Amino acid sequence: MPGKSFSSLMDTYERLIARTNPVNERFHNGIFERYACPVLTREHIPPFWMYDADPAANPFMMQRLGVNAVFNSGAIFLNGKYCLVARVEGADRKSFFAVAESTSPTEGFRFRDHPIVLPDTEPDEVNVYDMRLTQHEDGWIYGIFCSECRDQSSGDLSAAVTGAGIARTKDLTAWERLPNLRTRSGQQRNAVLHPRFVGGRYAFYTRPMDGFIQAGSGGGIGFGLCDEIGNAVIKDETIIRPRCYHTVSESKNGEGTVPILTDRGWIHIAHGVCSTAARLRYVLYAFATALEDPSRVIAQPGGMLLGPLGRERVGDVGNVVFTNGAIACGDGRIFIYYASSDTRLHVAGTDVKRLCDYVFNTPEDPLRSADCVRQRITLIDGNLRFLRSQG
Ligand code: M1P
Repeated sequence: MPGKSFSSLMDTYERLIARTNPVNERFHNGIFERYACPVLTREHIPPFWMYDADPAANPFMMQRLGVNAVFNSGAIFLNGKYCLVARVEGADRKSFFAVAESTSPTEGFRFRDHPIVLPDTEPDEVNVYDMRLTQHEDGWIYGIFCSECRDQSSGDLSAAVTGAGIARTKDLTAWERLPNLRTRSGQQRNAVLHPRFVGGRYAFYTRPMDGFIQAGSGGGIGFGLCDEIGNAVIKDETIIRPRCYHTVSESKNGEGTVPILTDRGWIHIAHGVCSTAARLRYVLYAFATALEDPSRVIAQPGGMLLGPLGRERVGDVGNVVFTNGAIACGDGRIFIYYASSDTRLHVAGTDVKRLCDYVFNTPEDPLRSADCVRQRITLIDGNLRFLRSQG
């Protein structure tokens, strides 16, 4: 049976890019809107990245280099465009980075013609993923990402050692690679560079772990300073958001987006992981740190900000939402790019006023069922009094 023509594949792809993306009207929580369609999927990969377009060489129009998933993306607004640096996972399971951009924050994302070519300076590095993009006040755009090697000390072929890779750019096309971040922890994932100098030094949020998958006795979101970015060494790492029993982040947590600057503090959107009988569940949660000290937590609303919903629960790694990118626009709008189940990328829209209201006015998790019931009864009783007073 003859394959499709390459031009018909291009037509389908162009129709997908041109698709509009309305707000999902069935969802409401007052905090953010969900948009109906994912902003990036593997169908957004240009056909010329996967097929040999020449029918003489490829008579069945087969994919020669398939793509499995497009998900966890860094995000910035640059030169009039919303830019995402997505994690693209090839059919061979290796991830790489690629820039997709649009003049709209919620639709029309198109990959540049080529994926990012990161300087290949770490000979043992096998896989790279989850880039956070920081527009730093030193003038560079930094990409901090997970740099993964095989754990040579283990016979287990899924055992890995992860560190924080550092690269920088001005245009998301030409990248300079710097040495990986060094900390006292053997495992480091979900590192995020703060956009400002703190006491004249570069400030990182980190996530030390005992093992590749398990936080062990470690974990929690850490904070540390380093003198130089070209030789980034954190000697003192302080845990600012520890894990906590029977919360959304009992098993693991990690800084997600670059902190968002507001009048009231830096707002952080992180991920929290808890164990269920089925497997790990990943959700997003938020907290705030002080403007003058971005390591001091000043607000921590209880529970999740955003959890997997409906079809978002299904994918390569089910029951997962994860973010490593948000864009705060000059007019106060905020777009949070989050992936579901390690398969596709979505967007949620909110604004500074709503996010501050959520972060500073949502009660903290009282950590015990009995206290949670008391907390809810206080809300109910207040509402019943209010509603009765309204007649
Ligand atoms: O599979 C879910 C996520 O698992 C990892 O997150 P964490 O480091 O907290 O375990 C990451 O590898 C992430 O890419 C992935 O989405």
